[in-house]
Parts: sequence; structure tokens; C-alpha cells
Amino acid sequence: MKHPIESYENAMDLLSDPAQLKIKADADGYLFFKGLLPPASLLEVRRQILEILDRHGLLEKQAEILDGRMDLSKIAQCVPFEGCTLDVYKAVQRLESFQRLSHHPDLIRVYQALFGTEVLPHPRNIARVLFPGPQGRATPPHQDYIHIQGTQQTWTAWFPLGNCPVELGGLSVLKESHREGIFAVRGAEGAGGLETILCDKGNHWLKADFEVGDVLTFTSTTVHRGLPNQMGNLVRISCDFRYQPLQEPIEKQSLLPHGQVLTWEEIYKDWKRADLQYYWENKPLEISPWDESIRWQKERIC
Ligand SMILES: O=C(O)CCC(=O)C(=O)O
Repeated sequence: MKHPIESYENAMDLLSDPAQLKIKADADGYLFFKGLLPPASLLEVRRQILEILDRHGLLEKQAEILDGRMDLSKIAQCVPFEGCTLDVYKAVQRLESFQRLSHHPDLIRVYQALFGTEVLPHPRNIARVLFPGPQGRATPPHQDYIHIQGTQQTWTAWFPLGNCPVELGGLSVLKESHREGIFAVRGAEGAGGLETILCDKGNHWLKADFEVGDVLTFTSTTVHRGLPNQMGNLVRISCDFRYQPLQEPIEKQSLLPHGQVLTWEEIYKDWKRADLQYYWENKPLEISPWDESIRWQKERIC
């Protein structure tokens, strides 16, 4: 039987009531905040990313830069990397505005309320600059824990840099999947390269049209997936940032730049301010080792 589309519930009103916020988070495995972040800050990062695409000759010539319309014939000649190209991704990782965004007080406020303790934003910030067409293939269903490890108390914040209707390929969460333990995986195309093996029991996916400023956050065991981009030549740009309670263990690769495409020195080279550089180094971190068997365990098979 087909389920009707169900959207995320807005948790904005719970931000001032941490006890209720935690109850909601435990029950649903996700929180959705309508209009949490100021659109102007996000649109500025969007503009800088689109300028990178423009410098690489990848945008449609006549279009407004902020629209994000790409030249499909140019994309066809690119060697794919993380949904875009290696050069584009390196330039995005260098953006001070992008890296600073994970420290935005409105995001930190959410996790302070949720954890009730000091928050550690992971420095391994991910930008998804998903080109239209096969290059920017939708992310397969997965649980972040198998990629992040450290602590299952890590939460991901996902938000688009611009309006993102369902047709542009937002993010969809599998309802109540956070209660089901760690699922088995198999290799798949798209970000992360692994997909959760889902048991066919009427899987019920939540989704929404995101407006710029809306933020979805979910636990590291909540199954989620990207939706396909069905909007012609429009690029889909979004952020994945991760947060955990400071006292919980963190796996050391979470302290490296995403994909290790650059070193921190290379990323910081042209920054105007140094206050957020290496911010984790003076914190009392408990580093946990990578455990390859976590990726391949079979706690949940159908
Ligand atoms: O934006 C996407 O398509 C994927 C984001 C995601 O699922 C992740 O990075 O864990």
C-alpha cells in the first residue's frame, strides 16, 4: 500500500524548552526547524560557491548567477568527484564563509539545548554541490554512524543554500528508523558509496520543500537519503555539518577536512580571521579508533 507524502514537523517552538525538545528528538530521530538560519548569510555562501562554478566555466552564460543554472554540455566533459569536480570541491572547502557557517550561533543553540552540555562541531564540514544529471546522483539511503563512528550521539545538520523544493532533490528521512539499530549495507553509487539494506515493510519516507533558512537535523542512526534532482540544469547546493557532546569520543578522521582533498593549512591560507582555525585543538577530546567492522556488521538484516 502507498503512503501519502508526510512532511517534517516544525520544532521551532520547542527550542525554548529543552526538555520537550529532547522528548521530540528521542521520539522522531529528527528535528526540523523552519527558518532557523538567516537567509542572507546562506545566500552569500551560495553566491561564493556559484562564483566558483562560474570561474570554472560551468554556468549557463545568460542566466543570473544566483539561479545556479549549469551548462550541461560542460558538465558532460567533467571528471566527477563528490557530485561535482575535484577542483570545484577544493575551492569550496577553502571558503571561509562555508567553514565558519558550522559555528553559527543559531546552530550551536540547537545542540546546546539538545545535549545540555558543551557542543563540539566537527570540523569535517561537507558541501554537496550536486551537479544536475548523472554526475550529481542522489545519495543512497544510509545511516551516518557507519561513516562517522566516534559516538552515536552525533547529529547531522542538513540545509540547502537556497530554496530546495522536493523536485530539486532535498533530503528525506525514513520515519522512526533511528530505533532500529545499525542496518547492514551494500555498495551503491552516490555520496558515501554504501546503502542501507532496507527491509520491505512499508518504508515511510518524510520529505519537504525546503526554503532557505530551514534546517533538518537527525541522529547518526536515522536512515536518510537524497532525492533525485528533476529540475533540468539547476545545481543543488547544501551543507552537512555534524555536532556531538564534547565529552563523547570522536573518531580522528572527523577532525580532517572532508575527503582530505586539502590540508587545513591549505584551507586556511587566505582566511581573513584566525579565531576558528584549529578550534578543536585546545579542547579535551577523547579520540576513538576507526573500526572497519562497524561498516560491515549485520545487526539488522531482513
Ligand atoms: O545531501 C545529500 O544528498 C546527502 C547528505 C547526507 O546524507 C550525508 O552527508 O550524510
